Amino acid sequence: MTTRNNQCPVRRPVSQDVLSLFQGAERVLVLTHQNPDGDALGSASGLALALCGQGKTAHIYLTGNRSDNLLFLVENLTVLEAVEEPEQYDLVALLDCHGFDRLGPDEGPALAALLAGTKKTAPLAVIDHHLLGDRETASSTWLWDSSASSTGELVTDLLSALEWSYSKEAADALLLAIASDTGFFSQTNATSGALAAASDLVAAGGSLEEVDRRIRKDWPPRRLRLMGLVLNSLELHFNGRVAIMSVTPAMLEAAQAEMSDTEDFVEMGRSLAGVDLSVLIKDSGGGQGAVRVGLRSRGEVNAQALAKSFGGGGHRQASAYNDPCAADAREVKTRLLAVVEKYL
Ligand SMILES: [Mn+2]
Repeated sequence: MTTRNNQCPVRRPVSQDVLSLFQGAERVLVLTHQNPDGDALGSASGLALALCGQGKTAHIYLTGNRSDNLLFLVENLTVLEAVEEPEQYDLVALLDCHGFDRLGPDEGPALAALLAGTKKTAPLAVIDHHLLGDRETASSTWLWDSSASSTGELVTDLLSALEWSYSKEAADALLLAIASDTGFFSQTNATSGALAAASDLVAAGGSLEEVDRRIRKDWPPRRLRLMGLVLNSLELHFNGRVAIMSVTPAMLEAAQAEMSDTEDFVEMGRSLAGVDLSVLIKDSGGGQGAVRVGLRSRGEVNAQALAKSFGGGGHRQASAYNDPCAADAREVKTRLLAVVEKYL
């Protein structure tokens, strides 16, 4: 992101290669990572709606779990149960990740093989802001910037560079994407670029009030029941700098809730004065390697480095991992507490 007069943010440039792909495509398959979060589903929805607005066809294919409160994002779009006749697509867009493996250990490679096995393989456009692991096929075209707050910001920049107008519905989806990945514009990644994109989206009819309601104020009672139980599990360590909460199968049962009801619970720990690292351990009873750990940090604490030490990833202030050597919440906590001080 460059600036004019140190004030007016100039939109991120998008390469002609990327623009040409989207200008030329008529039938686009939109993919994102497994268990899509707000940025994944919001950016996929925003892009698909904008494509439809141009008279093109866009199909979305999702893998893993979908959060009930985000499903409104795709209710007016075609969401495929399975990818069929892959030769019908003249472009595949991969959003908020840059490898098919992120669509799931089995489903991702199977889909990659299906798409590559057609007579005329569609080009792949990758739109992502995650730090690079192994690059996807050499034939892919990239709109990638790890300094972008979100994939929603990148898609907004793409639409701006394409000079495509888009609906309020698309603007809301993209606003939701950016809001999701920036802690509702409160983290260090809420940059002038993120706000410039959000400004465009509000100008196009997007509503932060509606996005706030959708992702933070539209929950079923079971979420609050579960929140009470999870708050009761709060422990503070290292002079109050590390907050740890756990979700266990017993809590889910008692609250008649699901793991998807824990969205953003990790923020409760980060809201405490003095906490630099908030940890939410999500154990749904899957056993060894299946316990998910969400991390949120403040200031200089690098949650990404901690997640990486357990094989996970994400961003500096928001990341996650599964500890392959721990079988339940208690083991995850013990192993985390053994190393966490190094990252404080
Ligand atoms: Mn993202």
